[in-house]
Order: sequence, then structure tokens, then C-alpha cells
Amino acid sequence: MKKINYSILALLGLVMVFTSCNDSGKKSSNGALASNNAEKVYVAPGEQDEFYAFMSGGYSGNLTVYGLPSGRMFKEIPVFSQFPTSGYGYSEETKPMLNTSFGFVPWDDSHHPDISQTNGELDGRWIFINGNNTPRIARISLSTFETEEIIELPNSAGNHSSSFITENTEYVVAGTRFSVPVPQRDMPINEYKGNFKGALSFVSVDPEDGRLDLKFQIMMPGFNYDLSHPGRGKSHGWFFFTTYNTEEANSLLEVNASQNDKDFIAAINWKKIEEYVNNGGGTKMPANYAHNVYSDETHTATSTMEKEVLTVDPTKVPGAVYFLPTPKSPHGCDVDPTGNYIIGNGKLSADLTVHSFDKMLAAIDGKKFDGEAYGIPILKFDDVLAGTVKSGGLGPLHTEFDGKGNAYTTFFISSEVVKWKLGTWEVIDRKPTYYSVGHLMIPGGNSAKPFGKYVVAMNKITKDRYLPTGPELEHSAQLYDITGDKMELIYDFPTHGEPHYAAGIPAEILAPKSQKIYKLAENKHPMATLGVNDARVERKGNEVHVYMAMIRSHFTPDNIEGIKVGDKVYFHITNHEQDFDVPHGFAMIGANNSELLIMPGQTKSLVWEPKEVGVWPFYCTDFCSALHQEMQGYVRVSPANSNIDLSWSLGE
Ligand code: RUQ
Ligand code: CUA
Repeated sequence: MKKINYSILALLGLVMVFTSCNDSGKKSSNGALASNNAEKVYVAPGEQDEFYAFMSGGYSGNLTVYGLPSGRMFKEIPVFSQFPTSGYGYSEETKPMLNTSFGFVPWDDSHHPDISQTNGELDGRWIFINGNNTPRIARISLSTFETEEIIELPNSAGNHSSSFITENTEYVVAGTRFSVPVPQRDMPINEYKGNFKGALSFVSVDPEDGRLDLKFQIMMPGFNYDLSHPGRGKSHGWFFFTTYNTEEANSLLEVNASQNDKDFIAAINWKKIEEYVNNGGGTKMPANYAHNVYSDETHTATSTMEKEVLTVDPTKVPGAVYFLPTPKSPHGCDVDPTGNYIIGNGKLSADLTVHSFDKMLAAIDGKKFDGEAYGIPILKFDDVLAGTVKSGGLGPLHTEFDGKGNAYTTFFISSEVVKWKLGTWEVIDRKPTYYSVGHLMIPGGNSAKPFGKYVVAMNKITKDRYLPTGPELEHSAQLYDITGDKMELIYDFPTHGEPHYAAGIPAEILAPKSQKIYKLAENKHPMATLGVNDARVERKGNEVHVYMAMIRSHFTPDNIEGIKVGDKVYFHITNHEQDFDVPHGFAMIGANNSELLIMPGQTKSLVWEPKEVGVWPFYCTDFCSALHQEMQGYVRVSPANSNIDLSWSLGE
């Protein structure tokens, strides 16, 4: 039995490889774009794109910002990873953002961005993204495009089914991919079955300032919770999670977790659980997780360790949790814009399974169950099935919607996007992708109101699509025009890291409220130098604090003497510019971190520990004016026992 399964898997692997080769053979027929396709993606010099696309950075830990249709990359927003380009995670102010219960963790694996919503429509206030490896959720401001908050998730491991938000941004939701002992303890791995738990976390979002708070965790059976999406419209108040490894195997999962013909989609009535919790339900459990918040006023992050989490046993809340049988190790879990259809993409299946929310409610009402798992009722497959899409593709992963009654599903193994009709389940069109597509994205595709003009396919394998760059290639995205009956491939562009999911939004919603500067008068950083005359250097034992101002094209102070080997020198630098797009940089020779890039009105701090006597230069890293090369200074470092007094020049 095991051998057969193995060879099926091996075969699927081969199919993938062959498809790639075949497709690369077909390339020439797609290489020459019709001239009207060129027009569709051409954004002329000086003109701007119609959409923002936020692509997850995958193993870069960050989030990249692109324009559509041009495919131009505008920015990389550092989230979970240290980022020398801006000094994020290196500056004293931002180090606390990367604090966790495991200490300083300067990297993660980010998969699924999701934009905040009001009444099921994108509102463009924040974007959320998950850290998969050391379970975290980040909130990023869509006016400053900076990471403002990171909350760690206790009792989780492999925070994959994250970070998806509910229709009014009540919650950002996360499910654990790996089930683990809760609380963590030393126990034999082969006692996994029945003993590990899968935590589903509901993190509330403050409607005013976006502050996150881990409101409750539902302690589910020890399956793998792979992906999730919120209900919307009629199904608002529910959340759906795909599961695999309902076998609860703990070894050789590629075989042992594919035994069951069907796994489940878990349907969670979170409103019911919220009510239960608000009435005092649930059990408080000791925990230890970091909650890091960045302030735009002090330009500084603080990290707090939280010590408790409220857990909910789903069997104690009747009517709150059900399982919908779904073939076969489903990956994507997508809900259509009306909220009626829940699509499970069985990655080892050729067909798509579509469940009906209405039928689910009817089956629950009629108490028609097919047994239970760990006390959670299992609904009958036929009672909840809305339909099956016989696509003929292989390896369905993810589905998005155009808001016109059509759905688009990616097929990893057969490398294609398939367009089909909701309700009739008929396949309307299919187009190859190059190659092995994972997620796809339609702007607003995870909302009640998609903007169905383009779909972006995010491919895992690039091969021959770009000029070779050694063994490592960036992943490839492909843009399709979906305004007609048939999809049209109109553009290829590279993406950074591994974009799993992406989120898109019309530029007209975001661009007008994008922040241009930080007001110097509102700078509340305790170490800010708000007037040039306040610039100074102070010694406290071994610590030296340099309060520095910068403006085109000068540092105040520029020369500093009286620093000694063994000192810890903190440069607190305030950018006095109040013009859009005039940052200055600061770099110190031999510093064991990165440069800082400081925005107008902002203060950032860098620590430098001089190792050797000498006269050591620093300079501005951003070409800020015709006299940028003159923007420099020196620090004189004397022996540890020298008695040279601190002095500095104000550049008179
Ligand atoms: S995943 S390629 Cu990390 Cu969303 Cu499916
Ligand atoms: Cu400031 Cu270059």
C-alpha cells in the first residue's frame, strides 16, 4: 500500500517536471505579444499604475509593493527581517520589533498578506501578513508603508493559515500548520495522535488605531491547519480552515498523511465563540509571547511580553464548530464574494470541491451528521456539496474571484490557471502558466467586491523565462487580462523572495493618503535633536550619546573628539528636512550593524563600538544634493585610558 502511494507521488512529481519541459517548448508561441497586449501593460513615462499589488516576500520575510499593470517594483517593506536598506531591525528604535519569546529573531517566512476591510470591501487602512516560522502576525500602515505592530502567537507552530481578516476587520485570524503539545512539554513524538493540539487564533483589531490583541485561541484536534478564509455576506461570522493530516501521522507524512480519502474543512462560527468568551467562557492559560508596537510619534518600538492567553475547547460551545469532509489533502480554502461557496482545493485531486454555506446550515439544522472527530460533528459530504468542478487539471491550489460570477483556480502540477463558472461549475477557459503556479491574485479577490480586471499568477519555477542569473532565479509572476471571456497572458515580471499570496487594491484608494513626511514639530522621540543648537555629545560612563541633526548637506555636530576605545557610542540622528522624498543616510566605518536611512522629521539611533584608536569617518549614504559628497564627519577615538575631553564642532 505504502509503495503504491509512493509511486503515485513520484509520478505526480514527474508529471510536474514533464509539464515544465513541454511548456518551455511552447514558449515561442507565447513569446511575441500582440501589440495591443503591449499597450495594455505600458505605463508611459510620468504616468502611474492603476493598482498597487502587495506581494508577500516568502522567505525574505518582507512584503514587496508593485504596480499593476506595469510590474514595476516600488518598495520592499521590511516586516520580519532585518533590512539594511533602511536600518530596520538594526536601529535601536526598531530592534524591539523583532523580539519574540525565543529572543531576537531577525527573519521569518511571510506568506499571506490581506488588506483591511469595511463591510467586506477593501478600505486601505492596513495590510496584515503572517510570519510562518516563528508564529507572528504583522500590521503595516498603508499610509506610511511601515510595519507598526507585530504580535507573536503562542501554542502555534508554522503559522500558515494566516493572516486573513474578517469582513469589518474585527479579527485577523491564524491557524497553526503544525500541531504541537499544548502546553509545550518533553514527550515522545510517536504519542502525537490524540495528544497534540491545533490552535486557531483570533486576534482582534482596534477599529481606531489598529491595535492587535490575541482575544482567544480555539484548541482544535491535532491536524494540520493549512489555509483559511473568512465568510462574508451571509456567512459573515464564520471562518473556514482547510485541514490535512487528519490521520495525525507523525512521520513520512508524504505517504502517511495521504491515507484518508477525505480530510476536512473546519467551519468555525466565531461569533458564537466570541459571545461565549464575552460571557466569561474559556480557560486562561499561562503563556509567553511578544507584542511589539511601533509609534509614529516617538519613532520607536516597544516590546512587551504577554503572559496569558484565553483558550476555548470547541466541544464546550455547542453549534460553533463543524467539519466538512473535503477530498484530498486540501490546500486552498477560498470563499466567493457572495459568501455562499467555500472552495476546497484538494492538492492530490483533479476536481475542485465546492461546499454550499446554505446547505451547510440546513444540514446543521437537520442534525444530519456523519459521526464526529474528537467531539466535533462531521457533516455528510453530499449534504454540504454544492458542486464539483471537473477541471481536468492536476494539483489545484488556490482560487480567486472576479466579482462577475467567475472563479479562477491555479493548478500546480499541470501549470495552468482555469477559469470556471460559479453555480454551473463549467470550465470556461484555461491558460498555461510558466511554471508551476502557486497562488493567484485578483485585486480585491478576497473581498465582497473584487476588481476583476487582471489576475496575477505567482509561479514557483522560473527556468527559462528570464536571462539566467546562475542557479538562483527570482520567481516569476504573470499578468493576465481577464476582462474578456478568455484570459489573455499579457506580461511577465520577476518577484522577490517567494510570493505566496498577494493583495491588490486600486491606486486611487491608497495613493491620496500616502504620507509624505513626518512633521518635525510632532517628533516626540526622547532623543530627538529638534533645534540645531540642541546638538551635543554627552558621556554617561562608557556610554556616549551623540545628539545629531542633519539637513542638506551637513551633520551637526560633524567632528567629535574624546571618544575612547571600549565606549558604546549612540548616534541619535534627526532629519530636519520637511520636503517629500529627502531622506539622509548615516553610515559609520566598522559599525557592526547597517546604515540608517532617516526620513524627513524622523529620529533614528545607531550604536557603534569603536575597536581601535584613530580618526574615523562617517557619511550620508543617500545622494541628497549636489553637495552630498560633502556630507561627512569624523570621530577621533583615543586609547581607553586617555583623558581627552569630549568636544564637538557645530560646523561654524
Ligand atoms: S501557500 S502556494 Cu504558503 Cu499560501 Cu499555497
Ligand atoms: Cu544627505 Cu547625502
